[in-house]
Amino acid sequence: VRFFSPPPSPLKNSVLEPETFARSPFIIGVAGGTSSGKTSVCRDIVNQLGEIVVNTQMRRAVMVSQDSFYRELNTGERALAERGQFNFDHPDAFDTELMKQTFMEIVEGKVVKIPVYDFKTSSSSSEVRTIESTDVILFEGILVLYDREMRDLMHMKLFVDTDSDTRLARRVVRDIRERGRNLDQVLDQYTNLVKPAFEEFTLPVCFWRPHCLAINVIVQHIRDILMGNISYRDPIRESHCKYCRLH
Ligand code: UZR
Ligand code: MG
Repeated sequence: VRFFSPPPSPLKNSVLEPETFARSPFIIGVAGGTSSGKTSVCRDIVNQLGEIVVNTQMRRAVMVSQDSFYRELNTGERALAERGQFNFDHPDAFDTELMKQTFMEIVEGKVVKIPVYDFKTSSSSSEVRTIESTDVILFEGILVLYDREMRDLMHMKLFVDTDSDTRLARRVVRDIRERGRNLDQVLDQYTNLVKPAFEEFTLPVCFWRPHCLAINVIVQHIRDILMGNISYRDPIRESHCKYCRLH
């Protein structure tokens, strides 16, 4: 997992009233290629954070997926999607305005409703999920760090750096088992759409000042921030990482 020291969000210090600031969660963006293990990294962090108690109150962390912000497709796009030719890995596949709007409201401490995406139909299901006040939000997805304004409102940015052969192997198994595809479709889509978009839009964010970190160091860092021991501007040290190929 690579970690980026974020520029502190200007929102944090200037625009918000003190009482809003108190309810504004610590926002962590978790990016990485398809099947890199973003969800597992988030789950590990949420589980380890689950033990934090500050002022006798349990601290809460919730996970939000960028899948929730896939936009509705028009008829032509839907036909392409059915043939596996719609580019779901491109930034334009997402409703970035809705995503930004939702996160601005989260930063303001508001309760928000987010769509629940259905991979079988490639559209939002009728369900919505309500995100109530929480201490930490982990926002995961292939392109969560793509948009500059989204990056600016995050307090920590992680990149799950898994070899592409490992990712492809996992993706083949997942798409066939869980998303009803066949091998030809999966490989075709991977070669023509998933891989080029990863290289163009997802990977470049990984080249700013990365450090390799273990989940426990990340969790300790968040814990220190929540407990008020350190500021989110303080630097973070490197340590062994079970997810990272560099160690
Ligand atoms: P992760 N995706 C679908 O397969 N179907 C959809 O309706 C929407 C998205 C895929 C998308 C992308 N690509 O590679 C992947 N395609 O979900 C991202 N094709 O999800 O980060 O969990 O791998
Ligand atoms: Mg996913």
